[in-house]
Amino acid sequence: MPTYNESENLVSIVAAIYAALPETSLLIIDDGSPDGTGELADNLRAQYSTLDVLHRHGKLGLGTAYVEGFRYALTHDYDCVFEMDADFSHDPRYLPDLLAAIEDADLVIGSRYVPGGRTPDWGLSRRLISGFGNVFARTLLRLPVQDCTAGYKCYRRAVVEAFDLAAIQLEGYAFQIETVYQAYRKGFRIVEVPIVFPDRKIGTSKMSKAIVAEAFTYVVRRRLGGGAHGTRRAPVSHVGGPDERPRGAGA
Ligand SMILES: Nc1nc2c(ncn2[C@@H]2O[C@H](COP(=O)(O)OP(=O)(O)O)[C@@H](O)[C@H]2O)c(=O)[nH]1
Ligand SMILES: [Mg+2]
Repeated sequence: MPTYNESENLVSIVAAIYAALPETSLLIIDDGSPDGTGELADNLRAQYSTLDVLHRHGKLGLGTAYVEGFRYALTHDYDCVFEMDADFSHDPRYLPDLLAAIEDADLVIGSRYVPGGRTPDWGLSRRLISGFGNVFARTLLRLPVQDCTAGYKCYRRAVVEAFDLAAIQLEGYAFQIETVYQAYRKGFRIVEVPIVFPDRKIGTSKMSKAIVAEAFTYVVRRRLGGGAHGTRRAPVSHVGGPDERPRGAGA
C-alpha cells in the first residue's frame, strides 16, 4: 500500500485491512510524507506484528512504489500480492472477495465496470474520462478486461515473477494498464470482481493531468508496437497458449 500524506486515513485503513484479512502481511511504502504518515506507520508496527514499512526519500511516484512492493513480495515467501490505495476508495471489506477469486485466477481486479461495480460519487465528466479511457485502452490493446485502470488488485506470485519489473517505468493509470496487459499477453487468467468505489473523504488526491496524459501516450505507443515507454520492447511477444504459462500459474 503506497502512501503519501495519508496520516488521517492510515490508522483506520490499517485496522480495516487487518479486520478483513487477519492473516495478511502489510507493507506500507511511504515517500517521506511531510504530514508524518511514515512515523505513524512505524508506530503501528508495535500493534501489528506482520506490518512492515518501507521509507523512501521524497515523492518518487506511484509506479516505482508498486515495483518496490512487488520486489519485496518476491524476496519474501508470499503466494499472493495485493495492491491498494490508503484512502478508502479501495474498501478493505473487498479483500476477502479478491482472495476468494484468486483461487481460480492469476490476477483479480477490483472492478468498477462489471455488474455490481459502481462509482457513486463521480459526476458526469469524471465518468466520461474514466469510461473513455477504459474503452480506449481495452480496444487498442485488445484486452478483455472492463476495468483496466483499476488499482485494487490481487496477483498470484507467478504473475509478479513473470513481470519485467525494470520495464514498468510508468505511473498511475498507465502502470495499471501495463500490468494487466503483461499478465494477459503471458496467458494468465484475469478475473474481475465488483467493487463500489467511493471518492476519498479525507486528504487530497495526488493524481494529475500529467498522469492521464502518460496513460494516453502509453496506450498509443503500446498499440504501435513499441514497448511500455516506446524505447524498448517489453518481453511479451513470445506469448502463446496455456502451454507457455510460467510454471505454477493456475496451480
Ligand atoms: N509512496 C507513494 N504513494 C503515493 C504517491 N502518490 C500517491 N500515493 C498513494 O497512492 C494512493 C493513490 O493515490 P491518490 O492520490 O488517492 O490517487 P487517486 O485515487 O487517483 O486520486 C494513495 O494511497 C496515495 O497516498 C507517491 O508518489 N508515492
Ligand atoms: Mg484515491
